[in-house]
Amino acid sequence: MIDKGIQELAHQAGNHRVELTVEAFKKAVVDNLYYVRGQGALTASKNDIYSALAYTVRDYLIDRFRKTIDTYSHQKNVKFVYYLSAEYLPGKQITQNLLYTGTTELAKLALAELGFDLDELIEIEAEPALGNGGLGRLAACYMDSMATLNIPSIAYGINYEFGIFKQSFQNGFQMETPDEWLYYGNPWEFPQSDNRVEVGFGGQTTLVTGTDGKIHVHWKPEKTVLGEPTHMLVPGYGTSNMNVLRLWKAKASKEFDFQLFDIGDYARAAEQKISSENLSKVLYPNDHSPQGRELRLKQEYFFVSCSIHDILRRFFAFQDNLENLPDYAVIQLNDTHPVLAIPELMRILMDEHGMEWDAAWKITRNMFAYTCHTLLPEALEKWPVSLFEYLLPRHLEIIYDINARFLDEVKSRYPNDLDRIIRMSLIEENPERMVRMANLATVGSFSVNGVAELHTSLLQSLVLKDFSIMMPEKFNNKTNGVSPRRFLRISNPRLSGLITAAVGDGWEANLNQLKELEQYASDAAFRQSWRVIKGQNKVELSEIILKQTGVRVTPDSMFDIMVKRLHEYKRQTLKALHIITLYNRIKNNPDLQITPRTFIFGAKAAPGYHMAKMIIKFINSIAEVVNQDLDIGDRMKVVFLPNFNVTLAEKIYPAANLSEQISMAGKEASGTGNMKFALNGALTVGTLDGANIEILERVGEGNFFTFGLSVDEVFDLKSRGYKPYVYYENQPELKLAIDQISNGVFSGGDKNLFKPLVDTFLYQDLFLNLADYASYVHCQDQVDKAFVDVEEWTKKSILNSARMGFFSSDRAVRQYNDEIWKVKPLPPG
Ligand code: F58
Repeated sequence: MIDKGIQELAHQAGNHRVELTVEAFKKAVVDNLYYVRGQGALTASKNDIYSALAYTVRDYLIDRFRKTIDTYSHQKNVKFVYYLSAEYLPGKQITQNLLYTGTTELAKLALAELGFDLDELIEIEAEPALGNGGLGRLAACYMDSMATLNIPSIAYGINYEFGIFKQSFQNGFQMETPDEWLYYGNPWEFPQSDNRVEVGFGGQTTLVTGTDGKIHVHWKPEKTVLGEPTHMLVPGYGTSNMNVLRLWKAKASKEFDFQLFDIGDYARAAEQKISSENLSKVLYPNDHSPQGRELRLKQEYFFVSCSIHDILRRFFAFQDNLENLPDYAVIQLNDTHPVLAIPELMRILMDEHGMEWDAAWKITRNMFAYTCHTLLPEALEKWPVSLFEYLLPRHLEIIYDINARFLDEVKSRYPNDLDRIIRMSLIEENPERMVRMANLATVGSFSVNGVAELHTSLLQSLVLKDFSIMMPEKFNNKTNGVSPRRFLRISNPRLSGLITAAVGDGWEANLNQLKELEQYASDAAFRQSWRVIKGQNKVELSEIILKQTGVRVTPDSMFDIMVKRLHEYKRQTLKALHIITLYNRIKNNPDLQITPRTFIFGAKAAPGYHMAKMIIKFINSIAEVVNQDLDIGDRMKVVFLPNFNVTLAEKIYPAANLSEQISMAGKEASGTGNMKFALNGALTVGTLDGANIEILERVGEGNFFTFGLSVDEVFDLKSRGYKPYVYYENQPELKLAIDQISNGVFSGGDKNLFKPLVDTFLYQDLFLNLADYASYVHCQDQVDKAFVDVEEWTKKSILNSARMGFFSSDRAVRQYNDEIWKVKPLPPG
């Protein structure tokens, strides 16, 4: 076998690259510095050294990757999971790749001998910021778990040149600057120019008679763009299995350029080239409100078309009968962003492979599974039919055909029920004709899942109710999970060490093992060690806070943290009202004994979401007033850390005492930050929303602070006609806080700055801040009391970590595989 021969030769020639000794590691770093970077000791920059290190670690990955590929080639009939997601937030690669290849210590020692500090070099790496928030990070946790569980899989996405913007604050306002994560290149990527795919846009469809005498539809696109894949290796933990993340980048198609060159229009050819390549330039920084821009639809179709072609290319390497495709491939759609994969597969099967509708539909419907990540109606993607007519005419025809057949079924199941047909149609008629992507995803998939129990049940009873009634068998729940490697082992090395000392090795890949920590909750010495570590993590975070914001905070205070995207439904505003209330209590009674707290925020607002940006300014303004007030002293500090991302998150979760999960019930699909905090021993103050409910069930009522209206109560209050003004009038502390905002207390006397916020509170308050205020403040008073009892609090903290086993992404992925994908895990070798 050629590949094996190459591997042997490679090992003979360069075996020092993958030997697990300090000497070999050192030699490999020097080798890579010299031969890959072309640098020597005198000329190398820090970045050169970092790159040489990254290449060295990559060599260990390559070795495993080749062995994994060998295993697949050997088996020939391996079924793969193809995970399609427009977003990925994997975090720094180097820390994970060092851990998974078992080279962290080697690297530390080898670099020290060469005169460098590993941690400093790790700092240099830019994280791939290819996502907005929870959805992108979940995709990264699932890649990690699929690789760890030896599940053959490829994750497909877009190689955005600019990821989510970098956030800074100017006078308390959010400023956005481009995130050029590829500025210094990406040492982890392997460009695969040989597997380019051509993607069409626009043009017309015509009927043609094929060589077989049958009539086919022929789509002649007006333009084509090339998709060039690059892949990054995704190692599994505790296995030598290696999966890949394959990202597509747009390249101008050559043929197209030449046409224009031929007629001598060089400048226009160049313009067209730039315009084609703009396709994958930038990630849309929205969350929960799709912008409906043409470029976004193009991005979605672009990466989906590339991925489907790639999946078929891989299928044809070993198989020839397309009817067997579902035996070799299952495609998980991460929300509706990749849902065009459904009509794209239909198009390829029918137009390019001459299949009849029924045969093509049977294959397609057996291949797709759809995960929904929201409950906000405005977050469900819809695209104008007119945009489809112009960009994707063939796909629109196919969608119409799917719809016609589907609505026939609906009619025969529910005769004379026009309203139901209007609701279930893939096309919305009024006010503008739109394609409803969630309906398309549901009709074209064999599985539809929500991401927490409450979310799935609300999907079934509200958002996709008609579908759930008609096809209940498709619906299932997969409560989210997070990677214990990324969010405990890598990010909290001190606590990981203590946990390993207590429960032994192996918990990183079997999080239920943490259960054994329960017995240590009653061990005073263990509690002391637990506290010391939390304290050390807080000191570390305090240093970051000082550096980033200039505010000196006290590590002894309670670290009360709210980090997540900024959205009104998440209610950063409710937290702000609580802070103002405490501030007023101290101002009214300067000798008040309260539990000192440091309030820490992190959140990016979508650049076009004005209210969210105002809330950032609002919190920064409160921080300014509170932090400078001498009456307040160390009893309260408020900080807003700029540019919350995975790297910063890894410093934040380990330092938290209190985790704020305070969305209005019925709005947060699941949340995953809630899991990361609790895993690191923070106690949660939370509403009965998303996965909070399941966390509460597992950690136990005594170890979790709940407050606020339940989903049923929210519906009830809204149906009775919610009047926030009444709550304002009847609660003096609340009234005082809102009056102060209104009177300019937090805006240097400017009564206009936060007027829209005040008006929202008093006359609209869609997310019931005022209705939940009393319950929230009362609950926080209980938190204050609980925190003073250091030993009890530590017990609760330990029990939180101990009972988080269920929330491992390994459990979630195993469930996806057992219940949806049904792929056989294949350990290499
Ligand atoms: C999030 N969605 C949910 N969407 O809000 C959160 O509850 C859940 O835990 C998480 O998914 C994982 O299931 C989310 O992050 C987005 O960021 C989309 C990006 C593209 C535009 C629309 C929102």
